[in-house]
Order: sequence, then C-alpha cells, then structure tokens
Amino acid sequence: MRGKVYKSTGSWYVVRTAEGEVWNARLKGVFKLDGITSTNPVSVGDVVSMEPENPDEKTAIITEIADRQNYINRQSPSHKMQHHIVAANIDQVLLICTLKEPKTSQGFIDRFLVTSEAYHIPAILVFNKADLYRQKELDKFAQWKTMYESLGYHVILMSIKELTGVEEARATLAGRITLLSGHSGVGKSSFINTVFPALHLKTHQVSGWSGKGIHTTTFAEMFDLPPLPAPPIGTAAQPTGTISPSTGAISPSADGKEQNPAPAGQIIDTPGMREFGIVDISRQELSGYFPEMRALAGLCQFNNCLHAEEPGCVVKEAVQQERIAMDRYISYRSILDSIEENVF
Ligand SMILES: Nc1nc2c(ncn2[C@@H]2O[C@H](COP(=O)(O)OP(=O)(O)OP(=O)(O)O)[C@@H](O)[C@H]2O)c(=O)[nH]1
Ligand SMILES: [Mg+2]
Ligand SMILES: [Zn+2]
Repeated sequence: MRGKVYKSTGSWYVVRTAEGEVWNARLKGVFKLDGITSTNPVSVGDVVSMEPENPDEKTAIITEIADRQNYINRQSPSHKMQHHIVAANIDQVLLICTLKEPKTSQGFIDRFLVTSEAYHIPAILVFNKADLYRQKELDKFAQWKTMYESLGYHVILMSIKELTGVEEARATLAGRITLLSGHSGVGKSSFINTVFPALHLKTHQVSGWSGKGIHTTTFAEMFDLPPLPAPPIGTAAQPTGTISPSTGAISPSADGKEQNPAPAGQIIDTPGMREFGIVDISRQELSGYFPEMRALAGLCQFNNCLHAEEPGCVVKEAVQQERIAMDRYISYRSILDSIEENVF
C-alpha cells in the first residue's frame, strides 16, 4: 500500500492512500534517510509504503519512505545539531508575515527566503492584518514590496478580517502543494479557514494574538483544497491512478466509474515558529541564495569573497551605490556570522 502523509503527531502518522482510505501508521525500527539526522524521519507530504497491521482499525506499519523531491528543514529549537523536517514534496511556500501583532522582522523573512532558495522552492510573502496597519506600517510594507518584488518574490497585502487580498493569495494555491509558514499568531490557520471554511481549524480565540497559545496549531497538517471547476472541454485528461511527479498529488485509480478531477492543490498548516535556523548552508554558498548577490557572482576581486571585509568586493560596492538594499546586506552579514565555520 502506498499513501501520502497528511499529519504527523510524533509517533503516529495519518496516511491517505490513492483510494482515499485513511490509515494510522507508525514506524518500526530505525530509519536513516540519506544520512540525515532528523528528529522526525517521516514528515507531512512524504509518500510512504506501508503494511496493514490491524486492517479493522486501519492501523499500519510504514515500511518505506519514497525519495523526496524536496523538503523544508529547520533546526530543532532544543538541539542545535538536530534537524526538523517541516514538510516534504512541496511546490511553494507562503510565508505569512505581519507588521503588527506580532511583528515579523526582516531578519526572519530573509532567513526564510534563504532556506527556500537553497531548496529551490518558490516563496510568496503575504503581509496579513493590513486592517491594523497605520501609515507607518503601510509605508514599511510599500518599501518591502518594492524591494522583494525587485528580487523576484510575489508580495501580497492581506486582511483576513476585512477580506482584502485574500483572493489574490488564494489564487496562488491552485493546483499546487503549498506550505504555510510564519510566526505564531500571524493568521495561518485563519487563512485556511477563510479559503476553505469547511475545515473549521482552531485559531487563537482570545483577544488578538497575545492570548498565550490557546488553539495554537501544534502539528503540521495537510488539507486538500476544494476541487477546481471542471477543465474546459477539449483539454487532455490527466492520467489516473498515479502520483503526479510535479505536484506529488495522488490521483484516484480510474475504475471507469468516477471522474478524476484535476488536483485542486493542498495546503499545509504548520505550528508558528519563533526563529528559523539556517541549516546545511556553508558560508561560501550563502550569497548564492540572495538573488541580488547571486547576480554578481564571480565579479569580486577574490573568487572566494564572502563580501565581508575583503577588498575589491562588488557586492559591497553595490550596497554603497544602493543597488543592493542595505537591510538585505545586514541580513546577509548576520546570517553569515551565525553559520559556524568548519562545520561543512
Ligand atoms: N486584526 C486582524 N486579526 C487577524 C487577522 N487574521 C487573523 N487574525 C487574528 O489573529 C489571531 C491568530 O490567528 P491564527 O490563525 O490562530 O494564527 P496562526 O498563525 O495559525 O498561529 P499558530 O497556530 O500559533 O502558529 C486570531 O485571533 C485571528 O482572529 C487579520 O487580518 N486582522
Ligand atoms: Mg495555527
Ligand atoms: Zn565580494
């Protein structure tokens, strides 16, 4: 049996098969994946093989984890050397940020973007709670929008409360597997509830985000988005009974009885994170994950230039000439300093 992991609660995994059956599966023995030491060997989005353990209770043992197309990793908050896989086989990440209640820092955003660049996963920045922004925050947003869009990122202003920007954000989800990320209280679960009200996800119920963790999301979980409208007549049908290589979505087997609608996409809700560690990135490769610095690769006087104190550095020159935003350079230097040397 093969299926896709929709939820991981530590030792149990909720797995859905191609036929739409839901099994509670667990691991037996020790799993080593590509030599990665991970605190969670199986993550949401993984495609797994399993053997039924108790078919009546729909419990199963996971026997194999299919190779991952990609995954988003972060450092375990408690053990710096352990990684935590947030989700696997995703098409894009939607980072929900806020300029108020709570405030997302540029450092956090840039760390996140570096990770998404390193894993070749497109990132979209959604600034939520626009209804709370005053002129100061609106100016900051306008500045960041210009800056991040010039780097190639899609930036959206949204208010779930006032339902502005929600359509624009929702439109980015179609047909893709999207990981939602961001600090606790920025509105990740609220966003899913608004896009797909039938799910009734629990959100912070207290006055604003400060109500300490009530109904905070504690485990990552994937949800199927509502089906898309039928494709126009004349478009080629998708092959059935397969796992789509591009989306990883499992299409139901064709038995001639049921239609096989195009996958509408999936969305993964995650618990809020306080910080985003940079893992598996060396100091030397870091600037390659800043698009504006990547464009200048190889032009510095020294070919191993870290764009820090070296002479003849075109990156620093670009910062002085304001072709690279000073704030982005500050993020770069701060991440550079946080990567320990000789680890890799
Ligand atoms: N003013 C305002 N409040 C919002 C908006 N969107 C969400 N909220 C509120 O923000 C609080 C937190 O929302 P959640 O959706 O639970 O946040 P979350 O990102 O899922 O949080 P975690 O699960 O802890 O990571 C709730 O009280 C929401 O009602 C918005 O656009 N404007
Ligand atoms: Mg939540
Ligand atoms: Zn340089």
